[in-house]
This record gives sequence, structure tokens and C-alpha cells, in this order.
Amino acid sequence: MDWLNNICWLTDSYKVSHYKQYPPDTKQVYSYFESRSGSTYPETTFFGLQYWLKQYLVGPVVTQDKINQAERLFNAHFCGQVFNGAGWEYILTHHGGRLPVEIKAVPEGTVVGSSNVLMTVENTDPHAYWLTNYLESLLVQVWYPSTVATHCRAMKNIIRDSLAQTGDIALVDFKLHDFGFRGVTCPEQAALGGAAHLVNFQGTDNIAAIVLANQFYHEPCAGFSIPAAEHSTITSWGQEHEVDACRNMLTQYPTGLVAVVSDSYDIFNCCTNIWGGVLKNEVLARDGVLIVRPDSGDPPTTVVKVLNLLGEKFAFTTNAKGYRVLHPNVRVIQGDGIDIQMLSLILNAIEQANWSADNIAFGSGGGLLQKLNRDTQRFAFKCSSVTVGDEERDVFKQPITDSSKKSKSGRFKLVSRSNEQGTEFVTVPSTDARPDQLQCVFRNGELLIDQTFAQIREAAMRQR
Ligand code: 20N
Repeated sequence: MDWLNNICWLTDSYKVSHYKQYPPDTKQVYSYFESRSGSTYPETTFFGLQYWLKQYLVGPVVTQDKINQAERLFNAHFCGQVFNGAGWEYILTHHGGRLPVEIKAVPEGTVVGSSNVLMTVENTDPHAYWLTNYLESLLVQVWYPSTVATHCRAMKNIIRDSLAQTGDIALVDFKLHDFGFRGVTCPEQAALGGAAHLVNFQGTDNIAAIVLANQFYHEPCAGFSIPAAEHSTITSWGQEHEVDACRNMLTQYPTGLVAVVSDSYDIFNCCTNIWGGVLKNEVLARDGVLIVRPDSGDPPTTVVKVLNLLGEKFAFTTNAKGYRVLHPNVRVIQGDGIDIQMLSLILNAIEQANWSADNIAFGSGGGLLQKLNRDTQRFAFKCSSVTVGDEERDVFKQPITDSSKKSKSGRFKLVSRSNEQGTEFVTVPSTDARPDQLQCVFRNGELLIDQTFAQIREAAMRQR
């Protein structure tokens, strides 16, 4: 992404013009980031900031060449001289190209109720008062991995509840597999969204996510997968030879887990007459688990029917909770049409049919990484304090047309307090004596905290 990595142009056009718009003698701008009340989920899992810091902000990021390139672009873009070239040259000469800002943030993986400060940004050199909000456009993109992590936590809770009712909660980490790489807009999004999913789960087909967790969060291998068929590898044998394509999967992968998409022609025929018929003894003799994947039809109806057919052919046991569990060599994964609503519908349907959630895993793509936006958690970045001359002033907005968009004013701390349910966070004025849960992660071009993926997972787990 080298072609885009110029901090001067990683912002919205209008921000380029803002240095002239603050009150004369503005010396400091202090802004904060929050998930406003009314968000889809009442709590947000904060995740991803360290990627933006390392990729775009750490070290000397301003060079004369980048300033010149931005100047040329903006002169054309605005049809005139709007760009603050002198402001950027000040950062180059007085700070060696390192950004004179301080960023504080809650540790990644922390689960924070809406309406609380998650991050603050302020300039550390009065000449760079304009820089704080210049960075908003880039920093607010942390909404995306944070929303994916938040959404995955909600899905994990749904699956865990179902497992608690009908099966074994120890299986939860592998129950929602990331199928989403193809359904997002670019590799960077796949990596960020996929890594956010891995904060709560361990199964993924999103290799970019593992690479990001490795390169930006020191994780040797954040997610695991298994050999699996796609339609091309089954249908290229021809319709008459579906059984041979299926047998080949068992012989090519004689042990361990293997997943086979089984709806190329007739999912019910495949369950009954191929897996449960011609290949039944091979499946039973195999030292491993065959995972049958339906991929079409109404998901709750199809999954229940597939479980019933496989149950008839392979038999099942009834667990201590009174739910049916298929022969251990056979399981099912539903990877079509999975979003958070469909997840609940399927789990309810199989529970109603007396099948344990142990029998099924889910794959999710668009529903996992793409069916969400910045409004899902109502994320906003707003200025709450400025220093003009030697006067510090609280600032806020309070639109008469939407009271829910009122912003906070002043400088903040995020403090934790314990109640019956556990720990909760509250945002208080920075003068409060209690310890601040916001940590200084970046100052003047330097990364001050380098979190590991393992620490982030631990934090997300701790606050269950
Ligand atoms: C494409 C595909 O089907 N992949 C795939 C299928 C299943 C699993 C992983 C990837 N994993 C599981 O079903 C585990 C819970 C047992």
C-alpha cells in the first residue's frame, strides 16, 4: 500500500483547509473517540488501533517528498492553494517528520460500555494544533475492526448459550469459522476484519488475518483450518461421479478433519446415499471427522433435515443434557447465509429438533466482515477541549435536531469501578483521582505500548 501511504493525504479533503478555521492563537486541540449510546451492542470490544499506529503513524512519516506530492495533488484538487505546506514543513524540520501528537487508548480487547471514551488525541506542540483532527479520518477507521470484534463477541455469546443448553461449551472457539476474505473490499479489510474475528474465535480461512496478527501483534499463528472441498473440486468429476469425488476426499485425507460441500446436486441424496450409503463404512473406519457442508436452501430447515438424515444412517447418542449427538466421525458446517439472526434461527431449530449444538459449526463471510458500518456502534470522534492563548476551554456540540449527537466536553479519564456484575467503565473528568485506564500508546512518533494478540484475547476473555 506504499502508493497511498502519505500521512498528508490520509484525511478528508475539508480537513486540509481546517488549519485556518480554528480561533486565532489556538494552541491545543483535544479530541476523543467513543461509541455513542444507542449503538447496536451496548458494549464495544476495542481492537485494531495498533495496526494503524504501526502502519501509518510510527516513526518519521513526513518527508519533503511527501509534502511536495501532497502539495501538487491538493493544488489541483482544490484548484488553488489550500494545503498547509508550511505546517507540514514545521513538523519535518522541528520534529524530524515525527507527528507531535499524543494518543491514549483503552487496551485492545477491552470491552467498554457505550458512551465512554475509548481513545483521546491531542497535539504536543502548539504549532501543530491543526494536526489532532487532521488525523480523525484515519484513526476513526478503527471503527471497523472494533465493530467486527464486538459483533463476533455477540455471536460467540449466542453460540455459547446454545452449547451450555445442549452440549459442550469447550467447543465454542471453533464454532464460527471466517469465510469472509472474498466478501470484503480489499486485502487490508480482510486482514483487519479477520483479525478482529480471531480475538474471539480460532477457526479461519482468512489467511490475511493470520498474517496481520503475526506482523502487527506478534502472534505466531492466530487461526487454524482444515482441508475442505469447494464445488469445483466436486463437480469437475461430473454429476455421475459425485460419489467418486466424495470418496477421493476420504482417501486423500485419511485422518483428521475434512469438510466436503455436499449440495452440488442434491444434499439429501448425498447425505443418505453417498455419505450414509456407499461411503458409510469408509466414513466410520476413518480416523477423523467428516464435516458435511450444505450450501443452499433455507438454512434452519436444511440443517435440521441434514442432521436427521445423517442421524438415521450413522446413528447418534443422547448426551447428559438430553440432546442428540451424531456419531463422532460425522459433523455438519453451515456456511451459507450466516449472520447473527440466522445463527440464532438455526441454533433454535436444531435445539427444537433435539439435536445438540455440538453437531454443528458455522462459516460466515459477508455477515461476519461486511454487514456492518460505522453506525452499527455509532462511533464518533469529537473535539472536547481547546486551548486558545493561555485559556483552556471546554467545547462540545449539541444539535437541536438530534440530542443523541451531543458530545462530551472537557478532558477525560476512563476509570473502572466494580459492581455486582463485575467491572464497568465510566468516563470522568481528567482531574479525577482514580487511575486512568487509558494508556498512552503513541507520542511524538513513538509507539509506547506494543500489545500481543495473546494479551488482547486474554483481555476479551477476562470480561465475559
Ligand atoms: C470450506 C469449509 O468447509 N471449511 C471448513 C469447514 C469446517 C471447518 C473449518 C473449515 N471446521 C469445523 O467444522 C470445525 C468445528 C469442527
